[in-house]
Amino acid sequence: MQNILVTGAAGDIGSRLRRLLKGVYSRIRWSDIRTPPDLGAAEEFLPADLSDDAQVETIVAGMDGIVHLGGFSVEGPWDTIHKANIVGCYNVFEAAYRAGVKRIVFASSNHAVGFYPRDKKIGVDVTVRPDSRYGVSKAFGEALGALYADKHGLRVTCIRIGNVGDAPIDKRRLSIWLKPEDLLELIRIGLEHPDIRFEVFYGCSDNAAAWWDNANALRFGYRPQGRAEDYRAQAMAAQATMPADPVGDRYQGGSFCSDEYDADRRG
Ligand code: 15L
Repeated sequence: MQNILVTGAAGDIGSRLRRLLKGVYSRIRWSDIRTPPDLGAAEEFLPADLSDDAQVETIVAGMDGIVHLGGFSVEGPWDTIHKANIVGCYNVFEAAYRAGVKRIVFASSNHAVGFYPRDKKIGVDVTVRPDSRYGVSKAFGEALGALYADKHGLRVTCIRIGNVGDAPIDKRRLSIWLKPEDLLELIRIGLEHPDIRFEVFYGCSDNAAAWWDNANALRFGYRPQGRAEDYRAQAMAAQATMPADPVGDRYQGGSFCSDEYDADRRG
């Protein structure tokens, strides 16, 4: 893997990866609909609106591998999610297939399975239980990944990312925190491991309070360095300032579950 395209370069994770991926691959092409404000002179950047298939074709040309972070990264109106995460994701996989790209790492999300209760530990083989239109779009991306792997032979890794940050910021994040360097390791497994065909990993660090069984990632050599428990006191102090959320606190997806929630009213 030498020529790597990373979409979503201007987002929070994209900006962190621009620092962490420096020097890891011989050529990295960064893309986003917005130009990152701190773009370095030596960085290759091509802007693209992922919902435009011709623009996607241009950014994918000549690449061996893709890290697809691009799209809308939280809940939003259907038109927004549809354009950025459904059409955009389809365009990336289809252009990759046509251009002969070998591997895709897809930034899925915990919100594809957000409606599992917090007292249930889940593996990667559970039925998806999205907690939002955004979560549905991530489940769609995983399904698309399976299709292009099984039917067309791409090597696809979907990472159900928890919460990337310098430290876990509340009680929920003690379970789902992902240290940026650990995300880098998961991405590298997806781009480099010889046995990848279609795999789903949980994007979490070595968190004692994890809700996810990440045996599949460990099987591929993932050795997370981050330990959420090291930050428990500060995360719980932050939690103490937050209002209770009876629905969100019950489910793994948190406020993505309580947002627009009215299931109880229907009996
Ligand atoms: C996500 O998928 C979002 O992209 C991120 O902004 C956080 O909300 C994260 O999930 C989370 O669940 O904390």
